[in-house]
Amino acid sequence: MDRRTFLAATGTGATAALAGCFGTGLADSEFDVEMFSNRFAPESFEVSVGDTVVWGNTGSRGHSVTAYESGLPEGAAYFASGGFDTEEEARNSYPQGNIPSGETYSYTFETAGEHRYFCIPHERAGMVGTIVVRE
Ligand SMILES: [Cu+2]
Repeated sequence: MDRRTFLAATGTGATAALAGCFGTGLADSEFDVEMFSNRFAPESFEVSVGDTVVWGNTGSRGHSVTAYESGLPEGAAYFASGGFDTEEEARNSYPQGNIPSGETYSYTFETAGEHRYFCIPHERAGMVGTIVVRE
């Protein structure tokens, strides 16, 4: 399944189009995972090694994409919006690494496995996600 098919299957595209009406100016063709209403949609997204995932903020609040160090496959590089090297640094530095309304963040996955991540300001509200990277 390619990304477009996946998005259509989960209905994310329709949601993005709707959110676009409220004026972030971000089209659903510009991202893979949408950030709005304190959640990542889809919460779990599957790609292949070497693919770049783009997150788009279609909501009104700022969000972050921050990996859980304990939630990465063995040997995977750490990733976080803002380019931090560790989860602690990302947490302590926020709002550096914030992705404002209408902006995107992208990351290229080079290691197969499940990558669990969260949004720093909305982690307690349950804003977490997983990128599943296949060989
Ligand atoms: Cu958030």
